[in-house]
Amino acid sequence: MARELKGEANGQGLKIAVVVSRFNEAVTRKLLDGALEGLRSCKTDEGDITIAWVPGSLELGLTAKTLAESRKYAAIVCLGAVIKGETSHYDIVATQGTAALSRAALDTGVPIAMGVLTTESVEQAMDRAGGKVGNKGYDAALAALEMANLMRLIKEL
Ligand code: INI
Repeated sequence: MARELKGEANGQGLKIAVVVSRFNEAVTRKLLDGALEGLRSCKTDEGDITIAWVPGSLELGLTAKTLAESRKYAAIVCLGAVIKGETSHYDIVATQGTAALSRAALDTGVPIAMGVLTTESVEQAMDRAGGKVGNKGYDAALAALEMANLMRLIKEL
């Protein structure tokens, strides 16, 4: 019989950092509400949650990497909203910002969940920040817990 590994979305005993961007704060605060709801609903202790604010999504990567390197956190949840404007800045922030998160996770071995919206409009972003398409902050929080527990299972093999 094949061995199957699946991390549970259970936050008991896990320290989790949430990094949230102030840019488009009307959206990111809702993502943060969703992420905190997700962590609490999965039994993460309030005292085990650390929230760090950064100016924009481009700053999420370095902050997540620094938190990961501290070895204090089982996983990190990154929240941001990159909304298409009139210039190509959107593409730079969306591409570089999200690539930095993947790199930080691979470089440190600490799961970093990406709750960064990349949308065409504020309306699309709001839909995904607790509106009609759910809350991607909530989803990222659960992904972070699942990955933290999966990494633990793999290390115990
Ligand atoms: N940051 C965002 O989080 N979302 C955006 O839509 C955005 N746009 O479009 O400019 C944005 N820019 C700021 C960027 O993340 C940095 O904070 C800034 O460039 C300073 O390094």
